[in-house]
Amino acid sequence: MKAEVAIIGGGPSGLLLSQLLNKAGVATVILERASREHVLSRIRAGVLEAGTVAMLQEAGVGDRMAAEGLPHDGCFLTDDELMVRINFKELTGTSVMVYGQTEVTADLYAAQDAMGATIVHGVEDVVIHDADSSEPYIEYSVGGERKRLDCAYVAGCDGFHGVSRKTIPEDKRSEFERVYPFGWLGVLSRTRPAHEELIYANSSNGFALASMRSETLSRYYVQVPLSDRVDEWSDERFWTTLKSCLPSEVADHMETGPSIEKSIAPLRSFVSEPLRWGRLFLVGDAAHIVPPTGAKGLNLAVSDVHYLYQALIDAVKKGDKTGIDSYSERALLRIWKAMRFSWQMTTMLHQFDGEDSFAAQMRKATLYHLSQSETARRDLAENYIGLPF
Ligand code: FAS
Ligand code: PHB
Repeated sequence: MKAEVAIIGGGPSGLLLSQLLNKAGVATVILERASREHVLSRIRAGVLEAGTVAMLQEAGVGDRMAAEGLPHDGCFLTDDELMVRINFKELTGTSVMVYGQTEVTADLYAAQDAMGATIVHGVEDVVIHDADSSEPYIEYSVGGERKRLDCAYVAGCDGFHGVSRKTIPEDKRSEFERVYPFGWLGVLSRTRPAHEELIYANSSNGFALASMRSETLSRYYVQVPLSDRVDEWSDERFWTTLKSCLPSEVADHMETGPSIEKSIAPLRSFVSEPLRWGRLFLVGDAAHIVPPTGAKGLNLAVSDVHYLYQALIDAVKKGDKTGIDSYSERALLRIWKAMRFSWQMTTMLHQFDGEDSFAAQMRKATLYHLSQSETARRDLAENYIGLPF
């Protein structure tokens, strides 16, 4: 089989890249390890930056998002009873879109099917060969048969645990990491959201996030020790803990109900440089991971696609390599800014094991400063709605 661009990974970054390349007449093949059902069963990001909304519209997958997504003009950061509203619209002129990654992925799969794009599910033992040559190729197994895919370029969109990043020789890679000493226990429930806007809660009982997927589907998170297991958390324990972190004016009136999904995700900050090795380009979680506190993970994956897709079109269609030669440097500039913001939001809102009382006072002072300073709120808003591409 041949493709102009081979894409490893059929998550949001691989699908969006394929959609934009196919629209420009560049032939792709996506190799995805999981079944489509498994990919579409994942509950992940919930907030789309304005730039992500624009990219999805450009890719021709904006209709359902426009009809079912929830534009949000602001969010709250709280410190026990103190509620600070960050008014994105007033401070930046822009809003964000609350629309689940699961829906984005489903819309992209539907668009790819409509376009007749080639997506191979259930692949195993993917090996990227000769990425640093002019004729890279991929070997993989599917249905018990070993296959070969010849291509001009390879996009590594296979997430943190994929093969792409590890294809780059270790001595050519620089990795930067911060693993946080806690995780997020997430719950999805068919309940009315606790508030019409998101609430990031810093409290004496730890961090919590009140989010949503629609007006009847809520998404909540509480900070948990890394040693915790999901089966240690009954719904009742979850709701009690969540309410203990939220301001009482919210907690006293919120609707609770049975969880329909419950999972624990670890938090880490991670970047691998460079994003390119020969004709292999890393995209999204294959190259970087952010703690979800800044709502940047999915949005950064889209940001990488923004920098790569036109560069690949120019290289394939015109032999112009300017874009692919500058991809890594350009994408990393924005990646590091989002990395910083996500780290800042995480350290500002979470209790760290063994921290002293001074650290707790610094969190309180930061939230109080936000409540008093429009400049501080504008800085947070500019980062949250998404810095320019
Ligand atoms: P993905 O990991 O989504 O997709 C990679 C794809 O490659 C997967 O489908 C995988 O099956 C496939 N793959 C892996 N190895 C392969 C191989 N060897 N061969 C072929 N295919 C292979 N971000 C937020 O903004 N907010 C959140 O709340 C949030 N919550 C998250 C919770 C969890 C548990 C996780 C893991 C991530 C969360 N994220 C969140 C980040 C997440 O949304 C990612 O940023 C986003 O999925 C990135 O998309 P991709 O780069 O496409 O990677
Ligand atoms: C979510 O709704 O899943 C969500 C929203 C904002 C975040 C993280 C997760 O920062």
